[in-house]
Amino acid sequence: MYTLYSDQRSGNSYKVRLALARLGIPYRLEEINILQGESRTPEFLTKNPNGQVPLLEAAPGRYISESNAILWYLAGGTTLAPEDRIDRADALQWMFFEQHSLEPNIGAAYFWLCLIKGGRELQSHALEDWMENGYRALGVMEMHLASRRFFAADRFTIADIALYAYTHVAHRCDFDLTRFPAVRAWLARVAAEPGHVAMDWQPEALTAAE
Ligand SMILES: N[C@@H](CCC(=O)N[C@@H](CS)C(=O)NCC(=O)O)C(=O)O
Repeated sequence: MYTLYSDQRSGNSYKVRLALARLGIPYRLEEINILQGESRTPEFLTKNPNGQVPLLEAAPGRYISESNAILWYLAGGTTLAPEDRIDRADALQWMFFEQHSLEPNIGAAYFWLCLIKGGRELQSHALEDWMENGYRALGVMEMHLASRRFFAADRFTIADIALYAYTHVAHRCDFDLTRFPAVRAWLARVAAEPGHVAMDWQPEALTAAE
């Protein structure tokens, strides 16, 4: 059985929990409190020298880090991971966009405004950039979704899972989504997908069944 090292509040970890739930894959969840430095202990660093979650133990002693790499691993061979070359490149394009343009802005704003007490004051110098660049990313998504239901391959894929994680909490960290009707409609479509779980959901039944 897989072991997922995850922090419940982390959007990157949520992507993996979402994919596992959608695919109906049982797993053991190890909660790592990143705010208490649990991803930086010597023991954790032997598993992921980069000191971050999510981290999947895919086989005994075989660890995969980077949320989007984990998504590709888990979804391989399913409809969530497009195999057609151009569809696959589209999915990858949006997943790189997510890591480069969305997560560093909306993810950072979410972390500091929602999870860290006093974070707004501590990061006041960075907030303006995160907002500007986050809105820019939302604008790109809005344009794409104006004429499409999902990001790649004309269907729900891991590109949607990757982009959903931080977009669905953007309103909690000051982003006004009323300006992005196509993004809001897409958020609702993703939430209505079979097997969808919320960010605070934990696989209690699965872990209890071990
Ligand atoms: N690019 C990585 C980013 C992972 C990441 O930023 N993880 C954060 C939580 S969302 C973390 O573990 N932070 C704790 C730390 O860096 O010590 C991914 O997509 O998985």
